[in-house]
Amino acid sequence: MDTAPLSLHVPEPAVRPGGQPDFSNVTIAKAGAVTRPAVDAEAQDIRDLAYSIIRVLNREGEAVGPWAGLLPDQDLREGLRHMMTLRAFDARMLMAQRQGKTSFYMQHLGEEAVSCAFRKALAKGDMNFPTYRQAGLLIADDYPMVEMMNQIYSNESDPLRGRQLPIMYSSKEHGFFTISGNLATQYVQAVGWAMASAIKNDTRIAAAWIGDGSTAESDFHSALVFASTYRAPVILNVVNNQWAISTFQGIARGGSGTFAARGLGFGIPALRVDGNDYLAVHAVACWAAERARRNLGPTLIEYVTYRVGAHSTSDDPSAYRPKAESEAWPLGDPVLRLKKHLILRGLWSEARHVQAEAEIMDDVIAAQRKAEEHGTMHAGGRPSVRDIFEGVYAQMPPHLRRQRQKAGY
Ligand SMILES: Cc1ncc(C[n+]2csc(CCOP(=O)(O)OP(=O)(O)O)c2C)c(N)n1
Ligand SMILES: [Mg+2]
Repeated sequence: MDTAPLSLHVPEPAVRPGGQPDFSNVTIAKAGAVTRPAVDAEAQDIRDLAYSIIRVLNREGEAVGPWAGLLPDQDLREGLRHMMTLRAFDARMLMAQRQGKTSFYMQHLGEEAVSCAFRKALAKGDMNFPTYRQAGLLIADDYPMVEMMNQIYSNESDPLRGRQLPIMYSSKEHGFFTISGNLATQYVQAVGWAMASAIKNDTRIAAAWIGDGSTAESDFHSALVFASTYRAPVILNVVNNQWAISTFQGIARGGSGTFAARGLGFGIPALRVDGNDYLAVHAVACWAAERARRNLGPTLIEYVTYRVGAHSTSDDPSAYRPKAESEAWPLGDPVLRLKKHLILRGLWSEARHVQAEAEIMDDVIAAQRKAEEHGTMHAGGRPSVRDIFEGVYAQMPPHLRRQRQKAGY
């Protein structure tokens, strides 16, 4: 038989630097168009929800459809403030990295709604297993910014004593499990934590976090098997921001079906939501949290969003995607969309927005000043070398004690 030589298919993004940004492949449902099923719906009865996009805020800024109307005015204003705070925090910490005050930083630009709105769907005692792109979980839970900055600066007041990469926060009290740099481990850990909660007949639920790129890790798939088999009380979040450093979501096979649809193969109800729509994110997260709390098992949620900034301070996206791509992103900016909604409702104004921006920036700068009194990467106080040895073993093994003594601590 005469056959042509074999070759591999290597997916390529639609456009590269210098090209015209093109998101014509992203099919956007009309706001309000997607149904809201009962929380005890079976995965096979709501398959459509894994292929559409649940949206509440329309182009005019109105909140429409069956997922609208869950949040009182005060909470909406607070949500806007949280997103604006995260954005201001990012801007200052990015600058601090450029000034050499920390070695590393990662921004949330364009993705603020995902973590800020999600946090409001959880209760005290629930546990998130976040990646580095969900600091909004802490901001929206009023974790002190000074503590976050102390961690970023690895200074003498760093709650983690310099043992973690900057931005890899940890706060048990705020339901924020220590960030692991090893992506997708969050999934197995969250499912395990949720299973333990159920085994102990507790009422607390867990949330797992992963990016589009990291779904290619086998931990993602193993976690889905356990979550599905044992109906663990867990929310399985996939943040599809289109990029994983320089590889586009197609390399994690994003072009085949959707990331949400991966849940269906495991019998897990799966929903796809507009990640730049604060109201939609919150409503879908509440739906999934209620399922988990009522012992109905896991839900997989894909947040469709766009990473507007660089992957991290070590990355330059102009090498692999068109500069103006974020402006062409069809789901807009989460801060501007909620702001528009609040103005339309008479709950906000352009003048108040400008004033709030200034006030928030003042708060962030005040927190930064306070943190810098405790030191930055190259100046002021830092944790003791002794701390390297602490906090791992209840009883320090002899070889570590010897090393500590050798180091003079
Ligand atoms: C297991 C593992 N492999 C590789 C890396 C290196 N790495 C850090 S971030 C990143 C990209 C992750 O992309 P994605 O999952 O889409 O998350 P995003 O940064 O877009 O939020 C990679 C490959 C890692 N941290 N962990
Ligand atoms: Mg990504």
